[in-house]
Amino acid sequence: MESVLLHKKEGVAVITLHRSKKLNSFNREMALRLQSILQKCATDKSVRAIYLTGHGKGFCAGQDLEECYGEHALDFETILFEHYTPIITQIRTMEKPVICAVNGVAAGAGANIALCCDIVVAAQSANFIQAFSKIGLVPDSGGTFILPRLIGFQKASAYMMLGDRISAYEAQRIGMIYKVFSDEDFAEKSMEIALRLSKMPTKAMAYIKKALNESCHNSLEEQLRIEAKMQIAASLTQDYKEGVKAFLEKREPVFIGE
Ligand code: LHQ
Repeated sequence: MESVLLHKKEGVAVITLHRSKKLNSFNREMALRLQSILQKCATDKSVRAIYLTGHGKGFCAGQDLEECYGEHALDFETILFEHYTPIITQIRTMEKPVICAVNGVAAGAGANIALCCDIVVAAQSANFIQAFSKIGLVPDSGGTFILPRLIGFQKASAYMMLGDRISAYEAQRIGMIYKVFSDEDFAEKSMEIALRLSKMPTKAMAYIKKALNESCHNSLEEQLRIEAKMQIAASLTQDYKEGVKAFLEKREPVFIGE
């Protein structure tokens, strides 16, 4: 059985974490396989949006704890620098939108991989746990970067220190995720967003992502410069020409991602 599955649905690459007996927790093989799939998606021109989800009842329980305990444990440097850091970097720098469809529990690195995606939606029965402190660890996979930016310093600090479970509805209420769908509607509604994203002007998506990434550390002055740079780049795309033409002709635009 493959630990991560990839299939295409129109312009969407569907990536499914697939170690459901272990709640899709990451061992080395799975982390490296996800990296290789993300790399493939980044370079495949026919892929215009990525949909990341989990198989079975959970999204991802973070690190496979059996792999980092005992005589043959993998060392933390390897796990952090070769597994999670590249995955977070790939998702944040991917020049295409990544939607995470959190189908069930997302814990530890699993929660933070979900939260670093561009749009995060969850099934109503899903939940999020900053599980690290419960085993004497510290949030990784970009959690200390993204979570305070999403929900504020105070709540981020409480969730990280206490390791409480955050329901999907609470996550939506506090701005940690975009939307919750009922368990029955979840697969269809979340895929609808991915399909919509794949028909958007893909280069503009990449420029929006870059501008938002930069906004995390820029001054207003620097950010205005980045916006101008991204806007000028967007104005040179075929999709921009099509967008304006379609507006003036009072029809829906057909974006090709160029
Ligand atoms: C698991 C796991 C798991 C192995 C469920 N590993 N088997 C970075 C640097 C280096 C090292 C350490 O890690 C990191 C990053 C991190 O991600 S640290 C945080 C690691 N994750 C956790 O601490 C979460 C551990 N899991 C849980 O607390 C629970 O499983 C949650 C709350 C996620 C879900 O609870 P339940 O829905 O009750 O499911 P379960 O506990 O019954 O799990 C189902 C099976 O999956 C079970 O196996 P079994 O053979 O008994 O059916 C679990 O042992 C296994 N599993 N998480 N991380």
